[in-house]
Amino acid sequence: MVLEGLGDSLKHTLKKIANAPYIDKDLIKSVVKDIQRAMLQADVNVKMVLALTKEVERRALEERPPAGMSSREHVIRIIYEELVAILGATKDIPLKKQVILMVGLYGQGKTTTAGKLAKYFQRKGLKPALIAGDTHRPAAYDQLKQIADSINVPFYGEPKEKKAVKVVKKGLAELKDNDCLILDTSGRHSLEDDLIDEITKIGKITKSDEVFLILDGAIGQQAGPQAAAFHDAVNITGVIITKLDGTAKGGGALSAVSETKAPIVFIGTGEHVNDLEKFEPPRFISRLLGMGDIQSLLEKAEEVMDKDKAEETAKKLLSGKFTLVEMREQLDMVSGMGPLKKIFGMLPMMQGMGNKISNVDMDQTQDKMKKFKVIMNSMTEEEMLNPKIIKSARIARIARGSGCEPKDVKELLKYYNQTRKMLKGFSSDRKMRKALMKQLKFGEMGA
Ligand SMILES: Nc1nc2c(ncn2[C@@H]2O[C@H](COP(=O)(O)OP(=O)(O)OP(=O)(O)O)[C@@H](O)[C@H]2O)c(=O)[nH]1
Ligand SMILES: [Mg+2]
Repeated sequence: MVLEGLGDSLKHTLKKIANAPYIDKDLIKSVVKDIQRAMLQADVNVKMVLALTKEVERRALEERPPAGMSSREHVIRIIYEELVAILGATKDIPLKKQVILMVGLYGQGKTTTAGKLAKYFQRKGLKPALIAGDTHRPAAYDQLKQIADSINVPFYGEPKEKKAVKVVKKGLAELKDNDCLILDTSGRHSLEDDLIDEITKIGKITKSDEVFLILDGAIGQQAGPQAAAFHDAVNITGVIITKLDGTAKGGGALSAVSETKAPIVFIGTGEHVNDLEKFEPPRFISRLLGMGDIQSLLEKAEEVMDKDKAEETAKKLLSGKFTLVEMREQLDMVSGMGPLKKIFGMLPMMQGMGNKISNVDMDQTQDKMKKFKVIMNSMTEEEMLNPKIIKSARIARIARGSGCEPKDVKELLKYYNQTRKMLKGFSSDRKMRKALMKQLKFGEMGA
């Protein structure tokens, strides 16, 4: 697990809040001290730590918890939100045909990560290929070839050729029928002119869509200035921080990079080809804090959202804007809480009212929801926003990418369409709409 030490300390702190008889100024002050200590130990920049904890303290003391949320739950929520905020926004990598250039200093993990990325795209149902653009280090060709073979991905390289540009050009032509062409390049000891020259040249002739900078997490806060320098020199589109499994300094690298203009897109969490994770700050922090464990606390908070928010969410759901993105948001609320569950919870009542809406078995649905999330991970943003375009070819690709059967993908689409229709039905029936809004506001159904 990445940043284990930090996670343990923060979990301990959250438990302290959960178990406190009441929340007062003293408790908040001691919690803030705990967080400071934990983050400094994880190498996060002092200034950032102070800014974060100051904001946590201010909000915890000033903000009143929304109706129905206890101050305990509210403080935990504030800590979560502020931690997510320092990690910056999530950058999405489109699942489309593209050329990706891997750059970085010597030994940072470029070649290994090129293989991991190929595996990532393969899992998503795309056809990636690897090109050995590192012509400097003698063993680089073999290393990448071995990785390519082990994951069954097409590979191009020329062990004897010294001109990287030449190899890359030929490789692109040779492998043009694949979707994601991932180019490994050679590292240097520092960001020198010849390295910049080579990357710029390769970037130009390949017209790469993405230029990923690979940084070893062990360099800690140094990651920030390095990312900025590379960004200025070659316009990187994303950063991948590697070796986060083996360093206590990971917090430094993560927070320092997120401060620069370059978004973190993936993190490397081990030597194995599967040890690559998409970097999504909310998910990352949820896991770090063990949100599953404290979910029981926050659950209540979610259920009794303040009236305005409930109304807003309900309106959105009922307005007909219900794409797979909204569906995933709903599924993501860990135990299927939130308005959608309440709407499901109302179904038997609707039936009681003589309506012909089919019953939904929540337990069975929970299992399905897990599967659905895996399937949705293999979809593109375009597909998520406009599920209508998902026809048989896409269904096959998504199934392949998520390790499911096409029938599972079809089932998801059916479920989505049913839900959408149901919501539409609600929104066009004024009486039902009114009843539903009332339920959502007051949470009486306890679905
Ligand atoms: N534990 C761990 N090790 C990693 C990770 N990523 C890479 N490594 C290891 O780091 C070492 C260097 O990785 P490479 O991929 O060869 O690095 P490189 O940037 O291509 O190196 P050069 O081509 O020599 O510049 C290898 O031993 C990898 O197994 C990671 O996320 N976790
Ligand atoms: Mg290499």
